[in-house]
Order: sequence, then structure tokens, then C-alpha cells
Amino acid sequence: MRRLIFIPYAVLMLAFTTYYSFVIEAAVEDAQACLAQGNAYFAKGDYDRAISFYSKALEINPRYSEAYNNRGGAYNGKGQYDQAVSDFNKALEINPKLAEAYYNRGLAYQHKGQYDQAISDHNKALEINPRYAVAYNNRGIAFYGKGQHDQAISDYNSGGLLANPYASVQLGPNLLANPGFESGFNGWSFLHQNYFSIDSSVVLNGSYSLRLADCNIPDPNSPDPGYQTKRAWQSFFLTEGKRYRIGCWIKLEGVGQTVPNSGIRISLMRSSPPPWPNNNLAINVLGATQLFTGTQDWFNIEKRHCVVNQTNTYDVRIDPHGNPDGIMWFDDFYLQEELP
Ligand SMILES: [Ca+2]
Repeated sequence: MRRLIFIPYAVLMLAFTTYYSFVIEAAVEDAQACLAQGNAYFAKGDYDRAISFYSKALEINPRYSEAYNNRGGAYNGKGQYDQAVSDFNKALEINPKLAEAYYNRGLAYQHKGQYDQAISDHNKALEINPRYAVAYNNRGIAFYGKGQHDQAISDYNSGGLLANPYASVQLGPNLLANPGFESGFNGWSFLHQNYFSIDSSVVLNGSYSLRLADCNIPDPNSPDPGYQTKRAWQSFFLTEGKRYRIGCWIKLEGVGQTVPNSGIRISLMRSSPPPWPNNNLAINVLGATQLFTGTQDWFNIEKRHCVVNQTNTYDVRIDPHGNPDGIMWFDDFYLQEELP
């Protein structure tokens, strides 16, 4: 009798174990599939759908540290930093070696203005992974937030150098449409477009350039002639952690000569920025070139290592500051990813 019972029991156990490991494997695959789906929505900036897929992954596998980490990242993207911190805490409870979760929690603290906690988290991320370039960059931003500008600059340099220790930087394709104004204003958006014109007499390459003149002279038709921010821009959806180089060629004639503290710069800035200083955190604070003034023949202005700290829409801007007098010409813009 015992023998008869024993055999079916063993067979049953074998069948059960096989079935059970099948269920576990299927669950792991399902959780991974949900994470991948969430990541796809995250990359598109659809944080709500991303969060719902990460949550599904966590229902299947409640100890999935990456799912907590990525859901926290999506909350960061939505500006819900407290929920984000809570998710990063859970990710780190499960896996205390997850450098990304320290880094991301540091980002959340930065956005909350808690720079000491941010620096401490970036330190931990860098202890685990000393070649974590964006952690250097963001620790730099946290130091900048605290007013410790020397440490900030040192970290920016480390981040840039570490990402490319020896080799020259490889660049992705130019993302700008109509970068040399050969098809006029096409592809560009403008604020106070009447100050801009397409020029065929002063040109670097091709047949045309963009001309901007007399920003200091009020437009009598403007409802606010005293202020009048002039601007030209193109918008791009950029992903957190990527680094870009922005640049163009300009020629100056008497720029900023009579209007104090005015000049021309180009910048890579978040579209519809939140109130300062949060916009500083969206892109490396050095995402704008210095102000250029005076009279100079065609020369290249460029800003390298612009690190995107938050997946979002950003503008490449022709960004005159302080309504400068004089004439400026622009040609051959570029925005290129610095490839890892
Ligand atoms: Ca041109």
C-alpha cells in the first residue's frame, strides 16, 4: 500500500515542481516584459503609462528593484519627487548596490532643493560606479545649487573627462532642420520675427544666412515695446543621461556697444521652463554659451557636454540677452549627440 501511495506522490511532486518552476519563469518573463513596456513609454515621455506598466511588473514581482527604480524615474519626470524618493528607497532596500537608484534619488532631492542629500546620494552612486559620468555632472549641479561653484566646475570637468577619457568625441547626426537657412525660415520658430531676416549678402556657407538687427529699438506695434524678448528656436525631445554639443557660426557688427550688459548667446534650454532655479537642473547649468559682443568676422560658438538631466522637450535657442544693439548673422547651426 505504501508503495502504491509513494509512486503517485513522487510523480505528483515532480509534476508540481515542474509546473511551479514554469509558473515562476513565466512570471519573471512577464515582469520583465512589463518593465520593457514601461521603458518604451518612459522614453516617449508618457510617464503615466510607464508608471502603470512598472506597477504591473511590481504586482508580479514585488522585489523587482529595477521596476521600483524606473517607476521612481517616471515620478521624477512628472515632478512628483516625494513618490519618486519613496520608490528609490524601496529599490535600495531590495538592492543596496543599485547605483542608478542612488543617482536618481539624488536627482529627486536636487529638484526638491535638498542639495546635501543629493550630494550624499551622488557620492554613493560614485562609490559603487566610479565611472558614472552623469553622477559627477549632477553632483556638480548640487554643488552649484549650494553656491559652491569651484566644486561644481571640478565635477563638470570630471563628468566630461570620464565619459571620454582619451579618445576624441564621436558625434551623432545634426538634429537641426534647415541649419544653414538655405530654405529661409523653414523649421524655425520665432518670437518678434520682424527683427529677423534671411540675408543673401553676408553668408558663411551656401546662399543664405539669418540676420538679427537692432534688438534695442522698440517695435512701436508691440504691446510691450520696452521688453520684447527676441528669439529663434527649434525644439527637440531629448532623453535623460545623453550629452549634446550645440553650436553655430556667427558674425557680429557693433553688438552690445551702447546697451550695457547685452549681447548674443546660443543655448539649449528646456521648453516652457518651470520657475528658476529648477530649469538649471533640467540641463547642465552651463548649457548656454557666454555672451558675445563687439565686431568680429565669422567665428564658431559652441557649448559642449550639455547633459540632459530630465527626459523632456528642449529648445536650441538664438538667445539675445538684454536687447543688444548692432547686427548679428547666423549660419550652420548644429545639435549633435556626443556618443558614448
Ligand atoms: Ca547658409
